[in-house]
Amino acid sequence: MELFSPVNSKFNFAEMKMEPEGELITRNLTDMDWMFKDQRAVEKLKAEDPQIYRYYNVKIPEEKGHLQHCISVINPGKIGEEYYMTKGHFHARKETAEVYYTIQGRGKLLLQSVTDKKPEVQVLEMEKGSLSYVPPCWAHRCVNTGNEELVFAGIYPGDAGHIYGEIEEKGFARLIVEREGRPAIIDNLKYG
Ligand code: PAN
Ligand code: ZN
Repeated sequence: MELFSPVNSKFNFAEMKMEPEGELITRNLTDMDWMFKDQRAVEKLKAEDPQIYRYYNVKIPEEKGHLQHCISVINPGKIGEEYYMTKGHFHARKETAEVYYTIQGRGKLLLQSVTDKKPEVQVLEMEKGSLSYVPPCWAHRCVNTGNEELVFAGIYPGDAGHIYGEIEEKGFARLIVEREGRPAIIDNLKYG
């Protein structure tokens, strides 16, 4: 393995961005509009095309032994009754895990098992200070249920890789929506 130099990154809370920026990936509504339940609400917001989330990847070799790490920022907001969320994915190397550390805000981490059996769904709370473990073989999506940006760090093996296609097509079996002013976990009737 080639010697890689140690590197520091810092999240600037005054400007809500990472420094140095690294690789910045932004997801606006039109990058994921089909993933929201309420397509009428999507149509109304499409022209405005709000940013849903962004993440700052520190550039690390995609090799075994390294640790990829990034800071994600999910903006507060809803499409219809569904909160802003990440697309969600599972790792190409399914046996790789991930740790999330919540730095600011409040949300839910939606996890769905990726096995041959019927998927199991679990939800972990994300709040300032939460250290959440995504074990191997669980697809993961973060949802901002609060009224400020949800900011969290993700740390995972260098060679984990990402698979989006299946979730883009099928979604998760549950959705996180606002009901009577509070987050509720409901079945995704379109799942599958
Ligand atoms: C995270 C995610 C990040 C953005 O770093 O990549 O929060 O979510 P999506 O990748 O689902 O768009 C992670 O889980 N990396 O493996
Ligand atoms: Zn991941």
